[in-house]
Amino acid sequence: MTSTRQTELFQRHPGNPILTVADLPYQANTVFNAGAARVGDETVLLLRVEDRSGLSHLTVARSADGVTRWVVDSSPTFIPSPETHPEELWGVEDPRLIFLEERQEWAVLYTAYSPLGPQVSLATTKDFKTFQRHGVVMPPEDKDAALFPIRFDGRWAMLHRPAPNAIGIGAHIWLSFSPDLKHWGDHQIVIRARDGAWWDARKIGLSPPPIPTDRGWLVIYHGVKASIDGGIYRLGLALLDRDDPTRVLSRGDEWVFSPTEPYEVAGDVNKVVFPCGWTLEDDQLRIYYGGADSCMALATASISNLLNWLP
Ligand code: BMA
Repeated sequence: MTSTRQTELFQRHPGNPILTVADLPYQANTVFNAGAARVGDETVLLLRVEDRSGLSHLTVARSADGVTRWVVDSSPTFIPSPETHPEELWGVEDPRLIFLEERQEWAVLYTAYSPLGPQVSLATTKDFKTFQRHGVVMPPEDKDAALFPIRFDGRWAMLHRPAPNAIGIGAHIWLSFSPDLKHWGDHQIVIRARDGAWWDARKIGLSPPPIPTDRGWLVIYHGVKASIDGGIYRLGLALLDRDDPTRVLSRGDEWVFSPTEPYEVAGDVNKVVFPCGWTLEDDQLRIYYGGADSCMALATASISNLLNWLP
């Protein structure tokens, strides 16, 4: 036990939850786990909306200040297309957005869910109105994927979380490379789940896309502590080398954000904080996270405080 009591690194927005299913112009069950982007002078959330059949689609919400007055598309923006993409039969979930400077478009990595299990699919968009599907990029079981915005030695890189269905292996964060965003290889584990009583034992996954800082790529990941009462989804930090993201420069031992508020503790899935997106203004990071698989909430942190906290 190395920690001394300190102020929390993340501050919750007092208006939380900032967006709920009541803000949708159509009926659904829940909104949560949105991807986030700053597009022009608006914050765009690509919301995961679970409808009342239990399946998820994605819907765009826009706000000038990223907190209030969300304008939500009047009907689902990105709906599963099982006729052309059978891997989406049970819905599309948990999008992560990254702007690819070189291509001048946004990449959306999302979970395509079907009887074969969750897998990672890629779409691209220039305007969050029309999307081009590029199909499955990682076979099942795999999820929690995001691209880096740049190439490394000519290759794109993707963090993702395969989950081999075998006792004892655990679910870890992997890194893979591609020359063209379609063919992926050179797969390697970059951050391992710990074991035993740890908060991030046996199952971890990337949360929002990696965050560029002057000290390297800041990774916010979730760890799941299993208990007889279900899992607790908490967040931890790691730092990857700026030029070689296979190198882990630092990783914190303790979690930095944990479900404590009523909208995080109780919902369709209790005790979950699950960010899929961030926006950044100078040193101020905003993470947009799903609370208890039921609503959208916002927390802020100073990037330099997060970096200084890391060992
Ligand atoms: C994970 C993902 C998330 C979800 C979380 C808690 O496996 O599927 O979409 O928020 O479980 O239910």
